[in-house]
Amino acid sequence: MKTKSNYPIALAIIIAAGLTGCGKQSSSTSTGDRTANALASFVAPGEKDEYYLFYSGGHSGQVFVAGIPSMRHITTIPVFAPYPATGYGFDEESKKMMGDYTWGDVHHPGLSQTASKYDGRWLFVNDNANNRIARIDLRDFKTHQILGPIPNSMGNHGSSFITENSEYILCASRFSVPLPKGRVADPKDYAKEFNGMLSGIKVDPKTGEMSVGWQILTPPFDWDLGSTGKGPSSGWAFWTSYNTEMAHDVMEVNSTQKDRDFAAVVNWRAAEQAVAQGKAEMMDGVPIIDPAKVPGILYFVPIGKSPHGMDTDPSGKWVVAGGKLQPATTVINFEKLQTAINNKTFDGDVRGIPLVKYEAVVEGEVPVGLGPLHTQYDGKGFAYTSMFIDSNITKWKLPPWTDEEKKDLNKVVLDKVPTHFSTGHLVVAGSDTVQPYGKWCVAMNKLSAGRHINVGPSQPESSQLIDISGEKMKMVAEAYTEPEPHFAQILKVSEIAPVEVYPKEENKDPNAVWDKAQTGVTRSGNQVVAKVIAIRSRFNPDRIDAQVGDELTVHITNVEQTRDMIHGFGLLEHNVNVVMDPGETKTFQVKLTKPGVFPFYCTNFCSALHQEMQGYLVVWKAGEGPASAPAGATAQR
Ligand code: RUQ
Ligand code: CUA
Repeated sequence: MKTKSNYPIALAIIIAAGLTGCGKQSSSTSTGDRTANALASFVAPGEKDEYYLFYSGGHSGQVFVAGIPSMRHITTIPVFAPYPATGYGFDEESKKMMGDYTWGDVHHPGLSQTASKYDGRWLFVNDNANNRIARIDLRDFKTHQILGPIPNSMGNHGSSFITENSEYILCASRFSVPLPKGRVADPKDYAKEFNGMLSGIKVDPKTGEMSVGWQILTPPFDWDLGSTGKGPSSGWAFWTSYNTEMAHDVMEVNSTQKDRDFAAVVNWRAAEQAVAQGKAEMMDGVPIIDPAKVPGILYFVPIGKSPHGMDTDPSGKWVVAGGKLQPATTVINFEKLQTAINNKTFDGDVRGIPLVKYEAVVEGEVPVGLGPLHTQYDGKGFAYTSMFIDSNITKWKLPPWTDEEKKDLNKVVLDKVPTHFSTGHLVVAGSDTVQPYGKWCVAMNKLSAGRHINVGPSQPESSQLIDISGEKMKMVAEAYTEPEPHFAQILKVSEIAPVEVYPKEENKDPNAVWDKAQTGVTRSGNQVVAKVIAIRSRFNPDRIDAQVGDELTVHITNVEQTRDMIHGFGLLEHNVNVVMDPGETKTFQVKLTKPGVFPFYCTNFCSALHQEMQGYLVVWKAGEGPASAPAGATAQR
């Protein structure tokens, strides 16, 4: 962002006035400092942000896009839920993608990578609720594929973790169930009858098309968060788990009995190879590896009680696990881990899976405070951990540590900035790449606790922007969103160039029409097909005749080739609203069940005569009206 010299003074006055009026200040920073810090997030009217913030919309089923540093919400990308604003979930193609579901629970967006750097092609997001993964294309910021429900997998929470060259999206099941899905067993027999699963979702390197590659069967632990390796840990992936107690009820008590749960350490390249060598067995159409029978694929490492995030640093050497019920993060040294695996430094096994000796792989437990969840990195040797219970972001120094620091790891804890409140995820720009941008960190807080204007009991989530470029962290801005951001990704705006218009020559829809002569309404039996053009400020044709009992299919092409010239097609009393971007063709189908004259109109304000952009669907009684013309006849006007 370029800072504009004229605006900061006015803004400073506004902010200072606002702050003195608000009374309670929970930050330790003085009003003057807060005002100065806030200027760092100011993007003047007409200026643009430097970064995209893609944050998951949780159970809204959407992805929100904001700008950094302004934190302004710029757009919403609907993924698993219908969104009338863009017509998503109303046209046939997006309806088909969404399948039987009208919601999803988006948790962890993952940008596609090449050589462990963002390549600006796709954004993958997982659906915790219905076991799916979706691909958003960054060329047009739209959802292009939803894969799932993934077989043999229940609760796709521990994803979307992208491998170094986007070969796979790795996923872990949150819930265990009897497998294959559809088999029923008594939850009392949980330990014996239930299983968890790790999945490798293959990504076509050219198109991004996803397919289920292979799966690894696991004991019925609840897999939690994870990350993929890079550099020395290339080809590996890591997840934490909870409920290694294998409890099935009163989970709050029964799943928190042991002092340590297990992290899964997975050699995904070995898994891929084992499948190629025929070492997998098929279940529900997917090759499944039983790691107790195929060694070298899965290992367990004990980790402090009920851990959560497990994040690999940019060098690929350090893997840090948070411990929800521990006052420390655990730093695992990947090189030591590899040595321990090679030398078989194990503490026996768990159901045939080697349990790596904790002391052999842990570099240290850093006393970051209470409730550490997730850790991010700036690429300069510092780690930032979100503290759910303490409500802050804690900055600390990654190894290598001096002897003095090793003796007292309190010495590597460098700074804390209060957050408001109960931070879940945090994201540092580019943290999961080999070359983080650093500079910005966004804390995604679970509770906003009324720091905003009162909107009743349904409180928004809050996100806070923290400047991490200096020695001390600075809180610079606060923003609110609908429920509910979990993880996010930050991408430099200059790294992508999305289209603003779909070029006509790229429209391969066989039902696209580009001039008036190609438009019209045809009938075959009770199938009525309308091909319609939308252009400022008219639908052509602007009348469609049909009868009760007809199946009406409407293909509408927005023939505009101008930026921002978007048209919608809202049909009254038929629950239809499709929206066509410039150069796009959309199709909807509706069964006509009631006679009458139903107006349709353009729902997206497009021009001075937008209001006039309307027409009629005339639904005659069965056997009546001009639409009773013989099959193939054209009722074009
Ligand atoms: S989880 S607050 Cu769904 Cu990402 Cu950690
Ligand atoms: Cu077209 Cu409004």
